[in-house]
Amino acid sequence: METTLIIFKPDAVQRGLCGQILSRFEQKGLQVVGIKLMQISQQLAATHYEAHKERGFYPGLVKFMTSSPVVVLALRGNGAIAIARNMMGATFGSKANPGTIRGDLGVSNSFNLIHGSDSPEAAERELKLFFAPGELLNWSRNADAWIYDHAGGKPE
Ligand code: D4T
Repeated sequence: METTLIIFKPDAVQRGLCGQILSRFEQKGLQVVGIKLMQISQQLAATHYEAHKERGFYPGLVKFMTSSPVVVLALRGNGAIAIARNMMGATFGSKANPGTIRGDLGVSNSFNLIHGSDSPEAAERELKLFFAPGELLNWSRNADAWIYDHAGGKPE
């Protein structure tokens, strides 16, 4: 099972969209193994978006991400990283397809509601940045018996 780091960005929190975005992931069958409201520090934003340091949009991005609280989530499931990325849609709200979170809920290219890890390596790094050891819970979900087919001995 993969675990991915999701951030409901300041625009999602301020616009009161967290509940409906979380519902989409729950309805899909991804399991919440970590969740908290937090304010991202300058240092954490800089570390998280290190790869974009030289990009023109970087200062605005850091300002936006530190401007107001975010909700961070750890979501678990088979192929959770790609599933979440597909559900989020393209980076820019103006280009994201209908049916995706960004496509249905936003029009902005910089206020794009949500972040999701884009690879297993990124997920491992980002989960450690945003959650302390012990903040992620390995809990058994009764609904798993109906969310996955376990007939072959592992969830399919
Ligand atoms: P994140 O990382 O937030 O999940 O978004 P993406 O993976 O979909 O997109 P990204 O890393 O390329 O961009 C990170 C973040 O920067 C904002 N951004 C991006 C922006 O404001 N202007 C831009 O031109 C780009 C490319 C949006 C997402």
